[in-house]
Amino acid sequence: MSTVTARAHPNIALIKYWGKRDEDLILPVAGSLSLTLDAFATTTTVERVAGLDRDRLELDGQVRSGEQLDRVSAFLDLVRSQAGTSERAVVRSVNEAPTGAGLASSAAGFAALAVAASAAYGLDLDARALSRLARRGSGSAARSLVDGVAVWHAGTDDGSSYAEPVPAPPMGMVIATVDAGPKAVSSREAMRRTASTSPYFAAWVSSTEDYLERMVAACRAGDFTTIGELTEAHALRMHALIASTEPPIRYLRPRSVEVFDAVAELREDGVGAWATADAGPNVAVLVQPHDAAATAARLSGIVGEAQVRTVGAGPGAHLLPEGPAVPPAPGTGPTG
Ligand code: 2P0
Repeated sequence: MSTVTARAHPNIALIKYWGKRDEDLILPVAGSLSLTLDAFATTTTVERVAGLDRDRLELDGQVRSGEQLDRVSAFLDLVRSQAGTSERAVVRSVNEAPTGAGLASSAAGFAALAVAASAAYGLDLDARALSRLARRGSGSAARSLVDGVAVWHAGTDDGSSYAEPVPAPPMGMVIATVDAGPKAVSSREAMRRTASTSPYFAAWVSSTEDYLERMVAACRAGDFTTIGELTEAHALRMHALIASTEPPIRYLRPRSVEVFDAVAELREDGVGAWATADAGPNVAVLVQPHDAAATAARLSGIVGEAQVRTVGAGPGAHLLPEGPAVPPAPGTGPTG
């Protein structure tokens, strides 16, 4: 089939990925573990078009060029080399994250693109091969192939670095948007700076391996308290590591710290809530479903109700049945 549509959701790591051992293959220095969400989906249509001299990218109804197009084209080249063709494509992608909420995700973007492009180019990839392919677009995308909780094995080469499911108790997240602006330093660049300048980097790698092992065991055992404790501690270790770079980087804002403090207070009141944050100021609070409402109410008091979203565990990236595809950008034909 030459036109294929896929859908994927972002994931939030409970054990974080921060640092690469191979920039080209996107092999991480350590494994990580995440929860795929049931919100903020990306839907992507890939249409092969004979005779195009370059790929075309439309994101949220706008034609994109430059770095965004180059990154998508380089990814399609990987697919084309496996498929043995040089035929170009039109990629149309829409993101359901509220504009400017800081929740658009390269993980969902490349997971959807991996599924749609591999099908459009006739590759028959199993779950592991799809996760490995998505990883080449963005490391965290390897995990968005998986339903619910995913462990991404660091691996030692392209074949051994992929994500797969881990059984886990029911859980969700209450997300507080603290600041919707773009981040000052991209996570890709910040990871590089961390590996090359932080004196704590080796300790980060060994402690992440240790935490990951304990986290996988806690998930399998259904031990939500340990899952929560490891989640918050590992996030704070990552932010401490990032703050130790030269020059330093700090993603958390005063309001983010306020949310972490409020979550600690919730725990004192008997609510099972633990906070985490990625390469930005927004805070995601891990809860079991019965504690979501109390947590959302507390966070609304800090960032405002409109900035709080409660989400659950969601599906891994998947093909959509033939039918509605992402429509062309206004004023453009399929081949522009
Ligand atoms: C994570 N992050 O585990 C960590 C925590 C951000 C903080 O994965 O360079 O966009 O494309 O492989 O996947 C963000 O990194 O980086 C990320 P690349 P990616 O979710």
